[in-house]
Amino acid sequence: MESNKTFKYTILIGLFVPMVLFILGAYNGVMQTLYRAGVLHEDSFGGINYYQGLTMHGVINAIILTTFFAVIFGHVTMGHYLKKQPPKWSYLGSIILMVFGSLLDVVLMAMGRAQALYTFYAPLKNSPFFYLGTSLLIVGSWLAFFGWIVIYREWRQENPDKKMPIAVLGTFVNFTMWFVASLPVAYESLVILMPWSAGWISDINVPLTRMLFWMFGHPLVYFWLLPAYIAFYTVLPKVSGGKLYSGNAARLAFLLFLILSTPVGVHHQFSEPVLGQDTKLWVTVLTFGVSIPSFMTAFTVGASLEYAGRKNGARGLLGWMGRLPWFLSKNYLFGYFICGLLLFIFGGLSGIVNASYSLNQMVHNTGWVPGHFHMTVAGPVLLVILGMSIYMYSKVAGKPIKMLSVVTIVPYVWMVGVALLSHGLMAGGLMGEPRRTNLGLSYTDPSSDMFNKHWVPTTTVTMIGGILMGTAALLYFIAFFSTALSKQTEASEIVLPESEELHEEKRIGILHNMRPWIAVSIMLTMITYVPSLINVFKYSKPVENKFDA
Ligand code: HAS
Ligand code: CU
Repeated sequence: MESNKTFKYTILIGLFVPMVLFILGAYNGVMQTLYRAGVLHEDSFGGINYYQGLTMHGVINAIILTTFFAVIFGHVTMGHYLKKQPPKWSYLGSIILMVFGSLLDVVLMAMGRAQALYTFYAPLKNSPFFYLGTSLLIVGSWLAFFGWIVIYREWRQENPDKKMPIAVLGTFVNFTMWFVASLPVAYESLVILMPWSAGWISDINVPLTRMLFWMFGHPLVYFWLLPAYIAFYTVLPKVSGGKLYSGNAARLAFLLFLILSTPVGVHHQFSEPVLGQDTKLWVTVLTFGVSIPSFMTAFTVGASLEYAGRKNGARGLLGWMGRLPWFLSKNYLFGYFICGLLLFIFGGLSGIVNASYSLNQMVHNTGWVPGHFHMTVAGPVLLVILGMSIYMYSKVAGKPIKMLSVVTIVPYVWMVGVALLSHGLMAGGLMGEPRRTNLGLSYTDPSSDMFNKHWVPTTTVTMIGGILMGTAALLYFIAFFSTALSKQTEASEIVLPESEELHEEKRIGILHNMRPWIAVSIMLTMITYVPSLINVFKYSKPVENKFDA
């Protein structure tokens, strides 16, 4: 495929800009751990207060970086598999809106005008422009998606008999889910929160904004995850020297995400007084259901790794684990993937604890929850983002990777950091350590009335993990920017490592047609959200926020 220069620059900008912002996001993450351990006072550096820093950390890392990556990885996936590039209105419109929206958000957060955390529901209030900025970022990502639909249709006409490549199916599933999920948050942001924060209306229905946010907030986490899954199914088998164990299992896993991702947002609201117990129980069951495609992934990806290990000469039951390309700079991507997968075993299992309605009462709003999500979003999601970003940048820019041995070691350091950080948060959480609270100064100071001796070791372990993660991030930044700012010496190309499938499998019609899956998804979403909405309007109403400054 002959890609034009503007398209390639779009890809490079889409990798470079969020990586620069991620410096700020990662910095604020490390600072959280120092504040919580009581080692530093909040606003020690640059006057960034606890909630401002936490908001920057969440919005930049979990919303901006992830959305940019999903879009750019999508462009490269389409380029590689369909040998086409999206129309100009799509990729150019998309990058302009995304960059503008993100910079607007970052400026507002830096000015202290947006401190309502990345879960931006009422009663916390941001500048109206924050909601605008976030909406532009989201609409920008839609434009890329619409462009892919256009080129996929062309490809389909030219290749009527070919199977839809798994990576393309995964990308379409992800963006369909994302598009549907962003409708409630667009309504929440533009129709409810923006006029309220601009002062045009004074009353706000808090549980309604919370419900609309989580209708988006849960599919959001799978929007982060699915690009990583695409990489595990279609890139990892190749880089570990094997093949994908089953293409049909991979397709089914993606389609199950399509039906089960949207209706489960209520599992973030098990403590929400206005929602009914019947809905909460139903959502527990659905959430166990949405774990199935991940268990399937563990099996399929595990089997692909075992195949690779045996092909590399392994013997015995577990010998394959030793024959994978650990620490091998030629296959540096392997480290990013395997460290992500290992963390995700524990990230996933802790998610199932969260989803169990009664157990949730124990862990909700404690350190356990950030412990859980750092082993998911800072595990497989971020590690795939880091590995694939430097890979794609180097290929598309035609610049060989600098400091390859550092790039190879980063994921292992990061993994140990996340494991310690999450362990500290979860152990503390089980002993009642709250999340989203700047507890350092009062709770870890023996002279304070609020001192709690159990949280001293847990916040300390969390801090050591945070410092290790910060070290890994710093090493990565040095390597990424040295690569990005070096001179081009190779041909520029839009390519991905592509895994073959192990078995010649039958083409199963239902795995190639998204429509029935979308219909089931809408049905399950209605079953969950119609009763939830009725309850919200029955038990809550818009009120004025008396505490508003
Ligand atoms: Fe979660 C809260 C339930 C997955 C992210 N989650 C959060 C929050 C975030 C988040 C950010 O039900 C906090 C939101 C906030 O700020 O309040 N989560 C789940 C469940 C899953 C799950 C059931 N979460 C994720 C993923 C995330 C993410 C993925 C980001 C990417 N989560 C919850 C619940 C809450 C929650 C409640 C609300 C808690 C509360 O009270 O506030 C499942 O999807 C997990 C399924 C995963 C598995 C693991 C499969 C393992 C694999 C690895 C295999 C390894 C191999 C390697 C093959 C079953 C695939 C082998 C190789 C060798 C060499 C051995
Ligand atoms: Cu969730």
